[in-house]
Amino acid sequence: QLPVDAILHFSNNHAKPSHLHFQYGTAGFRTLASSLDSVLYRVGLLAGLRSKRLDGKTIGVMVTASHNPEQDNGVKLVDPRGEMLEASWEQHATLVANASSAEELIHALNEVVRVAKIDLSKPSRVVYARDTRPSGPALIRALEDGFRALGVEARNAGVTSTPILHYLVKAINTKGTEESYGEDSEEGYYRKLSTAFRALVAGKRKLEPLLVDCANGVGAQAAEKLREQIGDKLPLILENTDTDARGALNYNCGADFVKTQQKLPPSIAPLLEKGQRACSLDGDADRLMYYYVDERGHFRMLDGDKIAALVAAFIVELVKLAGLDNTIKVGVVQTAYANGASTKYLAERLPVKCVPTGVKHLHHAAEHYNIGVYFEANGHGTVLFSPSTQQTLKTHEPSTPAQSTALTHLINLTELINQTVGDALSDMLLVEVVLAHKSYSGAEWDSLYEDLPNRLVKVVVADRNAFKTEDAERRLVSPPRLQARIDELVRKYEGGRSFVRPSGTEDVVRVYAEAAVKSQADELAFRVAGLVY
Ligand code: NG1
Ligand code: ZN
Repeated sequence: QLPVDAILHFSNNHAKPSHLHFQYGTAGFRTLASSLDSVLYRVGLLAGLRSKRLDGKTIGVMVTASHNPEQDNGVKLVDPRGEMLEASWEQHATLVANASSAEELIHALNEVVRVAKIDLSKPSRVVYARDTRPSGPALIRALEDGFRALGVEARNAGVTSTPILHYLVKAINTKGTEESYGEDSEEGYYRKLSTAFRALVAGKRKLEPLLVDCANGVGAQAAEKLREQIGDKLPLILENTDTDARGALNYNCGADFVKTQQKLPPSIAPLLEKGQRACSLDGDADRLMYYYVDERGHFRMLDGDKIAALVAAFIVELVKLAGLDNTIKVGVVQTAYANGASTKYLAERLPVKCVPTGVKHLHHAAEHYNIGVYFEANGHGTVLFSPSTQQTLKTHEPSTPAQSTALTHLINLTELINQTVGDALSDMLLVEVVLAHKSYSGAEWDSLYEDLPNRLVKVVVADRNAFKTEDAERRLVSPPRLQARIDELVRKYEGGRSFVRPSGTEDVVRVYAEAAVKSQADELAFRVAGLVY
């Protein structure tokens, strides 16, 4: 039986605004923070149910709105292995969030208990955290009321990054087992990453200082702690670290600003010397964008696609050096937003798969390779080593010193990389390891391939649900005949590629276009947008 009285009691303080509809999408629930109180309370209840369903395994709850403006907030559930919430539960979450009254809420919860076959007598455990948003503490209190109502054993991880919360979830659930992911504490996370990093750069030259734009978010605190532990091989200069200044979070800085504006954050511009590497984190430190200013003073962006190219090529090389290229297959997963030049570069070297937008799709597809590298162009991504591959790496007997070294590097990479989810700080150390091993400057990394000029625009339409796609979102099946008209336009542009899809996080349709020259990419994007409108 559900503890109905307790649920009703706390519900009084967390009534749902009647005019709002909530949807658990690719980013969990995300909207204006001032609308989210009832959602947080109900997510507290739901997280408890999810844990009971999984026999008391620890579920994660992260309160953040990532790269979105400071006045927004959001909440996401994390499954026991540190991964995104299982898809079927997204509907349960949406159902529970939209119950119009306390009685309806009980009804919706009972429905979840029935459909998901939950044994309410099981224990429930949750670990939760928030980013630095000023709306965070009040929303956390609403979440905690949900835990209280259901009697959840809850652990507060405080203010931390999204990837650290994912790490904690996995570490807690694997504690004391053979697959132990690491110590279940923030310190354990810093120690794990920095130990692996120091081992990977041992004997390498000291790297040039790296400027890190922390987006005035939670990444600032994490980067500071990491900096203390990674040693002197990589000097980090931390900028935009003011987490207390109102309105500063993600404002004119951060990974999303860099990717969408395709320019330097104004606060970084005066600090950056020609050729010097810099990178931007987003507001919850799970996205990473690199960049530099070239000899002619031009801004050059090294996005998620460039990171994927750098990292995948390096791993393929190590696997070969270790003598394991017949046993371990490396593959890459991208979305339709990957720059066409990156796809070409990668596909000439290893298998590449395209999947629909959203980390869960990338993550699942990457699990099908022995080593799966996935990155969204916007800088969210990681590398997954399958359990059997990790076993192979541990047990393989190298026959030469060179094989042995490569093998050790691969094992250290499995420790350096946060395999639960994209992690800006782990990815940053990964990039720096590759640059150190290859003795690459930013410009040399950049020259792996030349990005095709591209343009992304949003179009506000009456009903974005009228847009249906196929082929990993690269083609429209509805509205009827629209795809044929897009194809006809694209044919007129040299190196042209364009696709249209409904956003999963905003009430818009996105249009992406590429062409051989910038003005043509812009023109193609606007002409396709004209067809959509
Ligand atoms: P939507 O709004 O579905 O395009 C955006 C990003 C995704 C992903 C999600 C989740 C683009 C074009 N889309 O999705 O890559 O990051 O947000 O945050 O960048
Ligand atoms: Zn983020």
